[in-house]
Amino acid sequence: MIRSTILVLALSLASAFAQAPEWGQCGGQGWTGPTTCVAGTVCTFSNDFYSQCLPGTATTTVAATTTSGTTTASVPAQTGFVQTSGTRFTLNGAPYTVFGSNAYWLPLMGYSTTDINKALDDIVASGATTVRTWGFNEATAANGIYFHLWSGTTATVNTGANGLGALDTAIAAAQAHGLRLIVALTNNWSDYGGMDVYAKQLLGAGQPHDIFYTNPTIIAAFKTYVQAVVTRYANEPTIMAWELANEPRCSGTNTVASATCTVSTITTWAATMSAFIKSIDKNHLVALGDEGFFNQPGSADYMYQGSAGIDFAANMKISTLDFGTFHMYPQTWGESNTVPWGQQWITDHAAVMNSTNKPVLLEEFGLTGTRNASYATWYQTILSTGLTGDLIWQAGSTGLQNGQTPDDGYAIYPTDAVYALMKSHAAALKARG
Ligand SMILES: *[C@@H]1O[C@H](CO)[C@@H](O)[C@H](O)[C@H]1NC(C)=O
Ligand SMILES: *[C@@H]1O[C@H](CO)[C@@H](O)[C@H](O)[C@H]1NC(C)=O
Ligand SMILES: CC(=O)N[C@H]1CO[C@H](CO)[C@@H](O)[C@@H]1O
Repeated sequence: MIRSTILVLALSLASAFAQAPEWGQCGGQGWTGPTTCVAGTVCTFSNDFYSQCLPGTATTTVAATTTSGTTTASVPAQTGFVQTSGTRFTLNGAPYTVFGSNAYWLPLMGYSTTDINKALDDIVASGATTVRTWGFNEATAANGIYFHLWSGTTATVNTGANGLGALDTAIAAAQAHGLRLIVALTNNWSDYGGMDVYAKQLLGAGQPHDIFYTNPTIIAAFKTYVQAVVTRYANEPTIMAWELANEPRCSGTNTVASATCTVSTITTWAATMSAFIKSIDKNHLVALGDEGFFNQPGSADYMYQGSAGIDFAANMKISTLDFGTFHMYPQTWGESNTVPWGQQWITDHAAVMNSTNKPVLLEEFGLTGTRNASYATWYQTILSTGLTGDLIWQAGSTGLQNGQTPDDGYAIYPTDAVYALMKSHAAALKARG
């Protein structure tokens, strides 16, 4: 979906208080702010770049800025990496149910830690185990929050508080809430930069969108960025999976496909990039992040034609992709019978899940307008077809210091009827296994 958002930047950079507040940062490489926490909280090591004041009482001193620090806070650290077993996910040998929401904005809006925690409280209360967010933010000017800053053909990873530090904060907050994250590494669309920024900076304006998947200079630059992010969090169990891109297609927001882009273009790229991540990170799952289009040339339905450049069934056979993903927006995709079309779409993906024996997630879906009954029907289809799990597009929270989280017409705030439905679906999905 279009993720256009007016980026209201209210950067809350670390201030020089003597003690960090509850949920505040208290350590990490490069951290120059407070290293002690207010009473009732303990500075807890999260990763080399981030320690946080979590509720609890320390029983021994925590060396918050070193990897050797021993944490004994009352909030247990998350352990174990999510893995796959057949068509399901597991964690520490037990079933792990993927249910939850998208919250791309988590590291990108300059929210205070208080606001991030409020948003995650609402997500947890919906029954969620898992949140999908963005691990990219391309920029050509050093304003606000940016992860990857381009100057001509040179790109620099921003590891500061307004760069990957903001992702560190989001990861630590998710960890404190017992949530796991799926993190996408670039965008098909122009929101937060995405693929076309690489092409324009490295090769000049006017490139076809799909040159991102084939040009060796672009592939090398993307690998450099991916390596920086993936190795930073290679030992971070809060991350469930990396996704190569959000909704890769042959064409982009304002950029067209070349005549040579076919489904095999993106399949080849997905195989190369997923193998690259596996070579530098043995811990995390990897997925494509695509919309799950089928490649059945001649089909009357665009979503089944292969025209966008995605062959879901072929991509499921890539050995270095651990699970499949698909999205579902029947209204904006021009489908008239939205509910039955969606039921068929879910069933068709569950069939490939079964035949390839890998998990498949409906990791984005949405309708605008009255939708409770439609979502209830789709949730039933997910349960009955055995589909692995699902994530709402998108989570919503109100009452933040910074107002409310973005609403593109799809957001589910806690007052929405769908929010109550999510809770019962989460319970049913967990019970089904
Ligand atoms: C997938 O396999 C499960 C378990 O055998 C079965 O219950 C379900 O109906 C299958 N789904 C589809 C769409 O074939
Ligand atoms: C939403 O759908 C569920 C399932 O059909 C139903 O039980 C519930 O009453 C609905 N809620 C509203 C507010 O329509
Ligand atoms: C929602 C969205 O970003 N839609 C894009 C989908 O893809 C076409 C090209 O395939 C773009 O033109 C749309 O803007």
